[in-house]
Amino acid sequence: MREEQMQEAPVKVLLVGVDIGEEADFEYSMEELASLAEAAEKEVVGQIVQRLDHVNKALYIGTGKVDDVRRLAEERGAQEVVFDNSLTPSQVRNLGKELELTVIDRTNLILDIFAIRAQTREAKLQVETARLQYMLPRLVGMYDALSRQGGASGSMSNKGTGEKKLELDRRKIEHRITELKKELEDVSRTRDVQRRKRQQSRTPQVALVGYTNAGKSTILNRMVEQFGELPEKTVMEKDMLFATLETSVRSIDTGHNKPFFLTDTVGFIHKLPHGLVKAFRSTLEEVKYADLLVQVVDFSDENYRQQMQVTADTLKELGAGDIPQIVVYNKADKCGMEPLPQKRQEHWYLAAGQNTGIRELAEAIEQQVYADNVDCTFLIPYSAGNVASYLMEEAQVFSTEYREDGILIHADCHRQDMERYKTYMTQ
Ligand SMILES: Nc1nc2c(ncn2[C@@H]2O[C@H](COP(=O)(O)OP(=O)(O)O)[C@@H](O)[C@H]2O)c(=O)[nH]1
Ligand SMILES: [Mg+2]
Repeated sequence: MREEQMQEAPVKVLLVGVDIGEEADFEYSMEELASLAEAAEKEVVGQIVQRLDHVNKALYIGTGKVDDVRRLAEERGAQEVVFDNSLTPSQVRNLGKELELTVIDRTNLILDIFAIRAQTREAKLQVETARLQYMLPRLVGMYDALSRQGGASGSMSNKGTGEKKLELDRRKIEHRITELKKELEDVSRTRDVQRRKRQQSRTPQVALVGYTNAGKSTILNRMVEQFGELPEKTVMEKDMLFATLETSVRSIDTGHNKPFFLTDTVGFIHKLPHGLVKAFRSTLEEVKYADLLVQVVDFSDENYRQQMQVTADTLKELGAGDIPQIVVYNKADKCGMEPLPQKRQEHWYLAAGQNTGIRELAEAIEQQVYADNVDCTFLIPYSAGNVASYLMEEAQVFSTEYREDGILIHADCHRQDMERYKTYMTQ
């Protein structure tokens, strides 16, 4: 409590949105903007929306509306104005001048949240890269505007100074981005090595994906507590947008000798800045290498269908659109659905928050990722020691028995391995 009191008061913000009839659910987008502002530790003191056919090129909103925004901001003591869409560099500049307040857009807000949440070195590097990359084109825009101003006034010396300063800033930023990319490459090399180790172990990899706040981390945690190799290794779960940015991988085994790796990663959101997706590529790549995706949906959210569409689009962008999926309709408790869990077609309705349906989901995952496996018994002669050690390493071995005529191995192995070592099979 005391710690909280010592913190600075949150920045007061006013939200502004323009509805040009392009979005299926404009109101929802504004609600989400408010949650994003909260997650960025700001206090929302008001909201203004405008219905327009086209956004205003210079000011984004209509000229008259700028006065409304100024008046309301003053009345409510807002220090910043947050716009629901990406603003052009000149719109930010013009609005800042007109309103005499800090003007930011949705992308800024998401970048701020990521900066606050980044814990690991990798996440910090990724966020800084995304922020600088976001700034770079805006800097060039400013540079263009200044050159135009210089040209109009005819003052060549002014133009020269402005150009030089901006060119210098641009180079500095580009240089820093290059440095960051190198550092990130080092970090992602470590990640590659770890991933390759997991791939070599042939243990299937399963990734939790979906909209932010759907319950991915809750599912991972409940599974880790019940079936994890290290049950204490849980991750942060919280009612907040982007509570988890880091990728965590945990080993899960329900006791059927069909272990799998379960990965939790950053969630998706409507209008997730492209630069962030790019900067977080190495983290998100974990998704691309998964054998199975578990798409977690907040079934209690009235916009869950739109959220599923955003998830599908983002997965496609990551090159993970074709990986098989199990869909989990989570938070079904909030919809009064009974009994839980329920399976319809191949998909699950459950309530991870109430620890309901976790075992069923884990078993469904097992079944799917081990679908190509067969239960076999081999008798491997001692002269074929390499085959025995291969099977010990690659198959899920239930039992071994050293007999006079060889090693009897009862295992769950891949169909291909069964074909290959058919001659040694006893049944
Ligand atoms: N009512 C309800 N709440 C849930 C359920 N699963 C998760 N939650 C809550 O939803 C919030 C977001 O969960 P989290 O796992 O952090 O979501 P993530 O962003 O997808 O990782 C947390 O406050 C959870 O306690 C559920 O089945 N029912
Ligand atoms: Mg999470």
